[in-house]
Amino acid sequence: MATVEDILLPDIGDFADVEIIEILVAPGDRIEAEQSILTLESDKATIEIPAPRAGVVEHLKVAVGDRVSMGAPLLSISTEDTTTKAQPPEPALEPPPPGATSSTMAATQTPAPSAAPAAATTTEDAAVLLPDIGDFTDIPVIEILVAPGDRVELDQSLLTLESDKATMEIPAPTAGVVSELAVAVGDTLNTGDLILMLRADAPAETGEPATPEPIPPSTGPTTDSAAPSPSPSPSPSIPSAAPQPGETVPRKAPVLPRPEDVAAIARGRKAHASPAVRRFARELGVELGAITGSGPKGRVLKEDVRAFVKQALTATSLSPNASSRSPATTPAQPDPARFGPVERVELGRIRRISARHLHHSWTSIPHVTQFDEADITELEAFRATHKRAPEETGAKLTLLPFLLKAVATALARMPILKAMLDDDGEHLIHRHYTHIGVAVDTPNGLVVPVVRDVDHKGLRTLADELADLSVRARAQRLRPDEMQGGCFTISSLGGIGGTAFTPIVNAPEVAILGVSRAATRPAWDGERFVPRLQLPLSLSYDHRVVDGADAARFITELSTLLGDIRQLLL
Ligand code: CAO
Repeated sequence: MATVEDILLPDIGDFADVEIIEILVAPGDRIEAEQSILTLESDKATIEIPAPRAGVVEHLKVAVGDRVSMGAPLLSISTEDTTTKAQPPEPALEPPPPGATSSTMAATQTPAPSAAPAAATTTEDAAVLLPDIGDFTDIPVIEILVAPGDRVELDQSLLTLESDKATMEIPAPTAGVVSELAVAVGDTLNTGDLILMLRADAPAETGEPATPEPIPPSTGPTTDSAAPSPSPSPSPSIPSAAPQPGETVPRKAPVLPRPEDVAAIARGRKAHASPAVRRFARELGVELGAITGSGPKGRVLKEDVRAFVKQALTATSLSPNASSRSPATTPAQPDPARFGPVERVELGRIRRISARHLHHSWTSIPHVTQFDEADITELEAFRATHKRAPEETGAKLTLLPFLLKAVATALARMPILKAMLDDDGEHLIHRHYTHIGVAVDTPNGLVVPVVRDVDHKGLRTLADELADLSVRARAQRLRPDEMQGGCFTISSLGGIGGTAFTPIVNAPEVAILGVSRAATRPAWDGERFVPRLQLPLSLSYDHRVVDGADAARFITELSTLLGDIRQLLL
C-alpha cells in the first residue's frame, strides 16, 4: 500500500538557513533512492540533497530561493514499500542524526562494512581520503590547491577534480597543517583514495567518540564491521581505503571531507570556480563560462567576475542605448591563436560605431522581414534611355533614385512606416517629412547618409545628391548632420549580387528596404511565359510599430510603383 512521507532536510553540518538554488524534481516524478532532489548553496559549498528512498513525488514544499535548515520539509513522496513501516525511525521522516549527509544517509541504509573512527589522540597526522563522490570513478585531479606546510582552514578547498560531467572541489574536513601530499595533478582518484595527510589543530580528548564535526585524528581504526556505524562520519562506503584488521597503521583513521561539502558543482557547469565565486557571479547575473579565469588552471576568481562586469558596464555605457544591451552574456571565445597564425587589428572608428548601433538595433527591435519581387522590366527600359543627362554633366541615373522616389511615394500612402516610437515606448511620433537614408559601402565600413525631402525632388536631383553623398562617404567627408534625421533606410546590394537578405532596421526608424540583384526570369502573362526583369525586395520592420499586414501592403505598393513608374506621378 502506498504511504505518503515527508522528506526533511537532513543535517548538513554547520550550515543553516541555506538557499535553495535548484529543484531537480517535480510532482509526479518517480525518483530513486540517492537521486538528487534539490541543490542548496551557501557561501562555502554547493550541496545536492539526495532522496533517502525511492518513490513518486507528491508535493513540493519549497521553492527556489527559499532558505532552509535541518529538519525543514522539502517534499512529500509516496512509496509502495510496506516493509519500511516495520522499520525503526525512518531517516526520511525525521531529521537524521547530526552529521548525516548525502553519503552517510546512504550509509545508514547499508550496514557499514568498516567501522567508525576511534577516539582521537594527540598530534599525529590524519589521512584525508576522497569522500563518496557518487557515481564518479577515475576522476582526474586537475588542480592541487595546497602544498606541504600549508595551513588550511575547515572547508578550504584542497584540490579540484574534473570529470566530463562535473567539477568538484574537495574541501578540508578540518583545519590543520598539510604534512604530506599523496596525489599529483593528472592522477585519477576514486572514493576512498588517500589525498593528503593533515596535522589537525585541536586534537580531541582520547577516548571521545568521533563526532561528525571537524573529525580529529583517531588512535587507530576500529574493525567492528558487524556493527553499523553509530556515527555518520568517515564513510563506510569506502572500505578499500580503511585500514584492515591487524594491519599496522602508522597513520590514524581516515579523515574524510564531509561529503556534503564537496562542491558537487551542477552537471554541465564547466567553469572552474569556488562555490562562493559561483554565487557571486549568479547574483550579478553573469555567466561564469563567459569569464576567462586568472587563477591557477584558469580558475575564475572573484576579481575576474568583478573585472568582467566592469568591462561589460563600460562597453554598455558607450552604447547609444545602453539599457538594451547585455554583453555580459556573450560567451568567451577560445583563443584563435591556438588554431593557427592570427593578427589583431584595432577596429576603425566607423566600424566600432556602426557595430554598436547595429547590435543595439538588432537586440532591441523585434524584427520581421517580408519579401517580394518587383517587375522592373519597363523601369529598366526607361532608365536605359535616360541613364545620362543630355548634357552629360549630371550623375548617372542608377536604379537607386527610382527606388527613393517609389519608397517616398509608398511612405506618403502608408506613413506608419516612417514613424518612430517615443523613448517612453508609449507614444508614436509621426514625421511629416520624408528623409531617406541610403546605406553606402565604404572601405572603412558602412555609413548611412540621409537624402532630405525625397518626396520633393526629381530623379536627376536625387541621382546627383546620391553620387555626391556616396563619394564623400567613401572619402570620410560627410558631416555628422548628413547622417541624421532619416525616417527610413534603403540598403541596396544589387550592384554587388545576391538573391535576398534580411536588413537590420536602423533604429529609431521602424523599417528598412533591402534590394538585391535584379534578374531576368520567366513570368506567366496569362497565355505564356515571357522574360521579365525581377527585382528582389526585402522589407524588415519593427513589429512593435508595424503590423505584418501593413508591411505586406507597403511592399506590394512598392512593387506596383516600381512595376509602373508612371504611378509615381499620381
Ligand atoms: N540589380 C541589378 N543591377 C543593379 C542593381 C540591382 N538591384 N542595383 C544596381 N545595379 C547596377 C546598376 O544598374 C549599375 O549598373 P549600370 O552601370 O549598368 O547602370 C551598377 O549596378 C552599379 O550600381 P551602383 O551600386 O554603383 O549604384 P547604385 O546607385 O545602385 O548604388 C550605393 C549606390 C552607394 C548604394 C552603392 O554603391 C552601395 O554602396 N551599395 C552597398 C550598400 C550596402 O553596403 N548595403 C549593405 C548594408 S548592410 O551591411
